[in-house]
Amino acid sequence: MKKKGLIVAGIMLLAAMAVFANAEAESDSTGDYKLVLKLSHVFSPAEQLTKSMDAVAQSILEKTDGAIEIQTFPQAQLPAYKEGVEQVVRGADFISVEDPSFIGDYVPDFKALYAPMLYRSFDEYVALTETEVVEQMMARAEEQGIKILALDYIYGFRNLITKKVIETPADLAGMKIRTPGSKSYIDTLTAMGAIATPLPWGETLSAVQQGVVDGLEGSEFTNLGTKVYEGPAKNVATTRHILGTCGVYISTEVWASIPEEYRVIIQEEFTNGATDMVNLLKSQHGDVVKELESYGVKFNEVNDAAFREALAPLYAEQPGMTPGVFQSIFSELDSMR
Ligand code: X3X
Repeated sequence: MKKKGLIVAGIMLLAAMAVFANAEAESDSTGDYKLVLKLSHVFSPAEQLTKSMDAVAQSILEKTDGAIEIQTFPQAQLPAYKEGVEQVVRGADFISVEDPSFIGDYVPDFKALYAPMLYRSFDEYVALTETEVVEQMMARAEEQGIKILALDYIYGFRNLITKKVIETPADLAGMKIRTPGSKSYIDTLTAMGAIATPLPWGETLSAVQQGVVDGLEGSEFTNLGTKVYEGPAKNVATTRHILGTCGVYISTEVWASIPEEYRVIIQEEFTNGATDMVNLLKSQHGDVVKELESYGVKFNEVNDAAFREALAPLYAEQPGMTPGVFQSIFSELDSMR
């Protein structure tokens, strides 16, 4: 009996030592753990997305006691757009901040999420990103090596910004309109009646100035933040054809290598950063419109029904999309209205 007691005591002692050793290892592993991540996006210093990314990075550095250092690179100083997402998929210590259409190359359902004229408000889109429909999309992105930390760094509804007044798709005939390089934008502006002309943002204002393109499309926050209004394209047709938003993407491998206690902080800060940015831009939009008008920008309404009719073919399921994905999105949105 005595021998049995000793064996039990020994087993309990070994178990306790194992737990202690493991805890020690974890604290050691987070104790001297350090990771530097490079964060890339295309926005300019004056735009809120840039300010929000800088604020989130600073907060993460402080809350992890310097363990997680996110170096932010605006204005496409590092690989951006499609190339930025490729860095994530390759497993680089890299965070790509781009709109979800660029994830569409890996998970086609994101092209449905970023389809034109879907949303009536920022809030609708944010609510949709919290549904199971989008959670399933995010899970498929992880299968492709992309961990999505946020999808709602919303920078405003994108409108047409042109030299001449646009009211109908017919007005866009023959007009070269600059877009970002993803297929979602090219298909959208083509369906609206324009000649979609993909260019990186860095070449856009000079292309408008030199007449290489007849206009562009973007939000009022982009218009003000990048001084589009200083150029010849002073007419804004309020198509609200796409809700401009950015997601935050990191490699699933890199994400899994970060200690859990830091992952919790990183996720929380990017989530809160998006909420803060959405609330700020909602409160600022009216004043931004007034400021643009003070610079000579003229806003006009459009034939909404004509543009919706022109865009209808884009709700057909594309190769690789989950059958019924558009119906799922429509029914979620209908349930909110
Ligand atoms: O992936 C991010 C978006 O596609 C960026 O849109 P773009 O290239 O029209 O840039 C918006 C500007 O606000 C950047 O300064």
